[in-house]
Amino acid sequence: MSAQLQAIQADITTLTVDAIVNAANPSLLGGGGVSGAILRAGGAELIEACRRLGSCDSGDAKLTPGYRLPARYVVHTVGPVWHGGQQQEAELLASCYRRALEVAAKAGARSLAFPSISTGIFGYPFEQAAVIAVDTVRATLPAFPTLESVVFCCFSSADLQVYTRLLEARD
Ligand code: AR6
Repeated sequence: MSAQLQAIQADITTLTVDAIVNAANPSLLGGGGVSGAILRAGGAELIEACRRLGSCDSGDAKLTPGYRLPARYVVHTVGPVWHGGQQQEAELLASCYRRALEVAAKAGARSLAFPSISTGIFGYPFEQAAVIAVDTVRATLPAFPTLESVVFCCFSSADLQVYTRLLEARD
């Protein structure tokens, strides 16, 4: 059976799923955007676990427990900074989604929620990033049959409309 893919509008820190993805920076200790919200909600132990991980390369992903979050795990990934599209941004963004799925599946997660990686502070054009997110998750999921549900967690209703359209168009 193939995994269920859906888009919702929510604050990702409130989701009761096995794992949520954090759009972090290479130090894993960034303070803004979705990453600031996740670190605040996870509490001091999550921040300490990130500190212990050290750092993370762009396109890679690393796992911690969720601590005070409702999610059991956090998969920390580092998206590319948008420089206009000629600096491997698309490849690095796709790699974030692939690696996050791999790390979550390896931890035994059955449900996973993604924010829209790189589309805030890192400046990746939203629609282009959403196409990569949907296409990459679709293409990669068959390799991880234990993942039953993947949620694209959108922060605004405009963002949700983009994902909803892409998911419908590519069904
Ligand atoms: N739940 C879901 N989505 C959210 C939330 C939330 N609570 N808050 C923001 N978003 P960003 P980036 C959306 O800037 O572009 C951090 O400081 C937001 O609307 O959080 O990958 C890191 O440490 C946008 O669509 O991440 C890095 O330094 C998306 O999440 C840097 O920002 C990503 O926006 C990473 O930048």
